[in-house]
Amino acid sequence: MPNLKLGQTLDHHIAGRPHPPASGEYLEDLAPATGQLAGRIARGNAADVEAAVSAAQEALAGPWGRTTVNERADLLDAVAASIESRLDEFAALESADTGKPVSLARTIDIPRVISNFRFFAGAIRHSRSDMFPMAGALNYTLRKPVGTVGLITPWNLPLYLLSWKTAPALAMGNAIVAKPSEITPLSASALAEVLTEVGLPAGAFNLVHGLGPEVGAPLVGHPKVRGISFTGGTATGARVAATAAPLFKKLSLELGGKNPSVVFADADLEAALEGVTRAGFANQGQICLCGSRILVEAPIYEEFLAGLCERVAALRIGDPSDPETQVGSLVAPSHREKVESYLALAREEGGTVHCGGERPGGDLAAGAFLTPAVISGLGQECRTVQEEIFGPVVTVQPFQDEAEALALANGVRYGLAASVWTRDLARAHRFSANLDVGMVWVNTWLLRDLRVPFGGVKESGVGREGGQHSLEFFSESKNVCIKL
Ligand code: TXE
Repeated sequence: MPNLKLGQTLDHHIAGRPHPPASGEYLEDLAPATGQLAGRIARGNAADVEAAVSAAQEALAGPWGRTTVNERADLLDAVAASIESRLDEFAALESADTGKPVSLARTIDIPRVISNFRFFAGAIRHSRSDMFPMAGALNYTLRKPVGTVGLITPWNLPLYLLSWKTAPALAMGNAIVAKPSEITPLSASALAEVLTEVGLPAGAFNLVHGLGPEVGAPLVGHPKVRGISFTGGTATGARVAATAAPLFKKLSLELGGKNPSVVFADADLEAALEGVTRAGFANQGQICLCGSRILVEAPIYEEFLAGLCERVAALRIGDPSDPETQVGSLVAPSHREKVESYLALAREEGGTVHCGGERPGGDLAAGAFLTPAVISGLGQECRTVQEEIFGPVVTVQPFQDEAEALALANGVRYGLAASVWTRDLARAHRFSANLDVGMVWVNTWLLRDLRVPFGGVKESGVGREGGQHSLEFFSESKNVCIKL
């Protein structure tokens, strides 16, 4: 059973075993809500990446490379069952490492980890392949694993996002070298232990801890790593793409967002206020899908802004381990400083901060807490409106008509997601079709079906994850044509 206690020293996980770092060095991982040590992780480097890639290549050439679809599906189901049996402990670990409310980890993060493994087990059990008969010949398509793939994940939804990549990669028979965020590494090590425990052949899943430039970069640049699935910031994504492109790797990039929540005057106001508040502040605003730009039709602008501020001010900020807490700590003090710098910028740009943006005192003073903030009075060109802040901060802007709403919604370099709040069905269809984003929610937010395409346009990324999209990314189609 994985040890889910805080304060451990964690090595890499290579070839089914703990693997000390070649550097001999360890990095400290702090719990952001308390500032106390959460654990120590191996400081990886290119030598560790090399060892992990070799283990992965051996696994592909060995028993892992010969597993059947049903064997792999059974393994994924066993992972889901194992994590489910210890859901509360996984949730507590994830909450401590990230600062997110334990209620969120218990109801969203860890349940999604479990369903990711179950979903992809089901998906491959029910998978089919194409057959194209032609005059005098028959074509059929085989799906082969890509080979060794690198999975690079961020700190905001650590195990949720790692499992979203690991499950389909294993389902299709790839061998993995995973590189979790150095800021939130604990649950990735717990997953590695679960995978070994359920009988995953050694080397099919390898984990190298450490910093982006020291582990992520050599992983992306390794010629034997044939695919990279990356979720993180847009600037890092650009570096990953620049390294991977000349090596002709498969590449999936899920990057940042600056997503609009568009509220029309005919919307169900109570539902919109509830949904827009959740979209803005879930996980302290640290979700790439968060609706951080709220656009409101002029006739209801003042009423909506007042209602929003009331709701936001009432959000319960507190100790993440308290089940009643709605807003926890940001992921790190340095990230809080970045978010605070945007609040200062917003004031310089002429914005009004209606509520929040303060460091709470008392018991919370030692953590990276920041009260949720609502800003108005900023024009579309302001950096606060244009740049991803990735914290508990939203901007609110009025619009006069649908055309202006669309121009504002689309007027940023990102294009990940949007939510639209209206009772007008024709407008919902029309507006959704015209938004330059990969995902639209109408009268809801973050309602997810794991089969649907997930990903963005413009600087929010390249490629799609989810259902068949993930299975296709983690496989190569091979056509066989037989002359009859
Ligand atoms: O992300 P990074 P950070 C956004 C958000 C945030 C900003 C920076 O705006 O403030 O990005 O966050 C690894 N080669 N998002 O610094 O650096 C790194 O170690 C290969 C959006 O945490 O992109 C980590 O494992 N890998 C977002 C992963 O990349 C490298 C989620 C992501 O880290 C690397 C998180 C390199 N050169 C932040 N440098 C979302 N879209 O969900 C770093 N890494």
